[in-house]
Formats: sequence, structure tokens, C-alpha cells
Amino acid sequence: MDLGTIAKHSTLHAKPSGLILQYGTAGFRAEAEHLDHVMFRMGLLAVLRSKQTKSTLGVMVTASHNPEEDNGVKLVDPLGEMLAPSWEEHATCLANAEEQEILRVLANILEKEAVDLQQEAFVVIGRDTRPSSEKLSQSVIDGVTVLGGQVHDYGLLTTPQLHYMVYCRNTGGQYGKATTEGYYQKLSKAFLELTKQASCSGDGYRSLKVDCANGIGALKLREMKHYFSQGLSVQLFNDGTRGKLNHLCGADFVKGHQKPPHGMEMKANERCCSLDGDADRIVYYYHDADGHFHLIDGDKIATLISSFLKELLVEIGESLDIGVVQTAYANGSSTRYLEEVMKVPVYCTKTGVKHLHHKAQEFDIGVYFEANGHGTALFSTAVEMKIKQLAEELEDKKRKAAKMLGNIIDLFNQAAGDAVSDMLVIEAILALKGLTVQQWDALYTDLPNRQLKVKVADRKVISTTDAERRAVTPPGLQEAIDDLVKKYKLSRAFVRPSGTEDVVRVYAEADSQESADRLAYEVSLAVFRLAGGIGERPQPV
Ligand code: G16
Repeated sequence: MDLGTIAKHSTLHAKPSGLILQYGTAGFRAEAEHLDHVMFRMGLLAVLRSKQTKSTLGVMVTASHNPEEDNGVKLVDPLGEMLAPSWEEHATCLANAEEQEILRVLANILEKEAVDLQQEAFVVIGRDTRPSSEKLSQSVIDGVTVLGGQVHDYGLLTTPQLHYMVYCRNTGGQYGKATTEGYYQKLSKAFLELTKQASCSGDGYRSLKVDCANGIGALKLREMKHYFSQGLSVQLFNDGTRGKLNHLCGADFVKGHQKPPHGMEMKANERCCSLDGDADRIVYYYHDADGHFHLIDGDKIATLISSFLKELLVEIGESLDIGVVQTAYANGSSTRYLEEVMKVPVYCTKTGVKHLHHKAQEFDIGVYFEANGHGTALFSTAVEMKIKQLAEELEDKKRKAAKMLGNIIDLFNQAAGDAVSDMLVIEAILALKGLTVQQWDALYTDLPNRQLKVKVADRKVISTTDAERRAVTPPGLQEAIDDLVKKYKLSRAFVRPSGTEDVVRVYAEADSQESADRLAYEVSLAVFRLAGGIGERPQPV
């Protein structure tokens, strides 16, 4: 490690003085103009983590659902997972170190994590389509090379594709080929195998309208769609040729505003979906014949998937341990349906796929989804091997079900929630079960709900417990929420500081939309009053 060279390069990526950032829900996120130093330093950190784990590490430059002016970066651990929590702390320390402290912080990490500097390092990088992403990913590359690490720059990728590449590279290609071509082929082959067996192959099942949030999803779906066109034709909207990334479109907009994206032509009862800016989230929706908008979010996606997996297991004659993991945002009706009707155990974790993914790994089959459409299903290695073996050994119907399950396993991106992989899983299940989008939607009725954002001077004054369902500080806030909730039927509300935006998030649900809106507004006022609100006071919905 040539200390002089590191220090010299670091000054070329100077930290704006006084700027403090935190490795949050999904890495660092801020206005792009403030992130150059963070990118360089995450390049350095990726090298250290790669040396320590003796594996390829991933760095993704994206701010996913955030506005186009923002950007962000997250590190991807060897099995395609989010960075380990102790390294998140190192990331925060390194990002916030003043120039003269950089070498000391690096030395500290080396010592604490027993990094062997002689070990080789290999880092792969991906980026989304934001105007700032290319330059920022160059700063990551600078950081990697100055510490002597090797780099492979994949250029434009969806976030889940980068997770997939890392997983493939560290399993010697067993999980798949670490190229976009390899990704397209693996998923499309599994999808076509599945849909071949669907008796319902009418037009309704074969076409889907996709809002791409003006992001990377459009580019990648355009490349990929020929691979699966025998089973599904996708029509792309908000493909980035005109509009702004995530502006009035995309999964976060649709879920948050509970309305269709701009720029999408929807006919009654047509199945449509939206991806987010880096294609790791997906939500479905349709307009009914009366023009009412129906949203099918991550909760209903988890329900569709887990019920299909359960049915296949019954058919095969295997009883495996299935669990569903959600967050506090999960609609109360979904949790009730999963537990009481489907008899599947449901667990609640903090927001952030890293928490859900970790919990889901405890089961033979763990299905995890955030209500915002971020999720996947994980299969233990033993289950995967067993199912593939049964697909060879069993006969007739059982064999068919085992083969189907084997293909479903291949179709899921088990490294991370993946909008494209999830879309193909959902399309295959709907076709195999002969379900229309309306029938899927009718599994249960969501409780009316509302999400709002409140601006405060320092969102860290809010701390929470019980998987973010209760506020611990500031004093009096939880008591105020409890009193408000008592005024409404079937109601629930919570607040938490966002880990990706400088806001406090408020969630409320109740027996009517009017009550959910009112409750969310009243809780927002309580946050504004007790947690140091700034700017305009919250307004009624
Ligand atoms: C990221 C995380 C998600 C999380 C979302 C919002 O999504 O990956 O797990 O639900 O941020 O987090 P918060 O409420 O803390 O702002 P994405 O799609 O932006 O990467």
C-alpha cells in the first residue's frame, strides 16, 4: 500500500467540508454533486473487503427510486448479498473522515478486520442511467486501482444484475454465467420451460405493459425481450427516450401515490406493471371497467408466490418449511390472509431488503417482499438439490410439479430482489394457474392506507423499536400516535426516519380511505410538532 499515492489521489476526490453521510437502508444516497469522495472511498473499501473475503466484490452506483439529481453507492458482498453490518460502519467512518484522517481510518479497518494486504482484490462495478453515474463510477474505479485492486466495469446494469454477477463469479459459475447474456439466458430458459406447460396461453397471458421509470430497466428489457418473446411480449413505456428518471412514473411513484404512472396507455382490465429506477422493485396494477385503479403491491406478489410454491410442494408430496418475511408497511389484510387462510408463518423485520433477506435465509423456502415491491424467494441449497433430484426420480404429476419448482428456483434471482425476474415469475404463475389480474387482486382486500413524508431538521431524533412499529424518541411521539390511532377503526400507524431520503416516513391504515388519510395527516402533524418539523406544515391529504 503506497500511502503517498493514496493520499494524493484522495485529494483529487476531496470531501466537501462538514458533510456527514450515513450508510443507510441501501448504501449512501445524496445529491450527486456531493458524492465524488464517497465513490472514491468506496472503491478503497471494496478492495479491502475483497481481500478479506478472498472473493470478488461488487459496487453499484445508483440511487434507485430517488430523483434524478441524486445518486448513491452500495457494496455487494460475495454471495450477492448486501454488505455485512460491521463493514457498513467502516463505510460510514471512511466516507466521513476528513482528508488528513483517511490513512488512519484505513489502517484501523485493516487491523480490525485482519485484512491481508498481500491478497489479490477483484471488484466489479455497475451503474444506472443517471447523468452523473458514469463519472461517479470512474471515481470508484480510481479508488480500486489506487489500492492495487483489479476492476471489471460492467457499465450500465440493473442493480439486481450486478448482484447476480457477483454471486456467479464467487460460485465458480455454478449459479450462472457472469455476463448479461448469461443472465438473460438463465432466466428466459426457466421462464419458457414453465410457460410451455401452461394450458392458458391466450393473448391476455402473453402481453404485458411495463412502465420502466425512464431508467435502466428499459435498456435491459429491450435487450432481453427477444429471449422470452415466445412466452411473453412486453410493451415498454417511460423508456427514457423522453421523460426524467422516476419523475411521475415508476414503482415508487405508483405505490406512493396509488395511481398510474404518467405516459402509460391503460385500457380497462389490462395487466400493467412498473419498475423502479434501477429495476429492483415491481408493482402491478389495472383499471377496472368503471375506471377504478387497483394496485397490486409487494404484499400481493408475496401471497401469489408463496401460495403457488405451497401448492407445488403439496403436489410433490414434500413438506418443507416456508416462511414469508414482511416489514411494518405490509398491509394488515395481507398478513392476516397469509397467516389465517394460507397458514404460512409471517415475520416482520426492519425496512431494507438486507434485513428481510437475512431472515428469509432461515427457512427451507423464504419468500420476502416489502410492500413497495422489493423482494424475491430464497431456497436453501439442500432444498434446491432435493427438488432437482426429485424432478429426475418422481413420476407423472409429481415429476411435473418438481420440474416446475426446479424452474421457478432458476427463475428467481436469489442474490437480490429483481423486478425483471419477479415479473417473469409472476407472469409464469398467472399463466400456469390461469389467473387473471382481477382474480389475483381478489385474493384479499387491502385495508385503505396512506404514506406521507415529513421534513424535519434532523431525522435522527426519531428512533424506533419493534421492527420500526413503535417510536422510542422523541419523548411523547409514540403516546401521541397511540391516542390518534384509537380514534379510528381497524387502524394502525407508525413513523420512521427514511434511510434513503432526508425525510420522516409516516404510514397509516384504517377501515376507510378517508380515515387512513386523516390519520396519516394527524400523525404527520404530531411528527412536525414533536420531532422538529421544518418548512411548510403538513397539509390534509
Ligand atoms: C431502498 C431499499 C428498500 C427500502 C427503500 C426505502 O429501495 O432497498 O429496502 O424499502 O429503499 O427505504 P427508506 O424508507 O429507508 O427510505 P430502493 O429501491 O430505493 O433501492
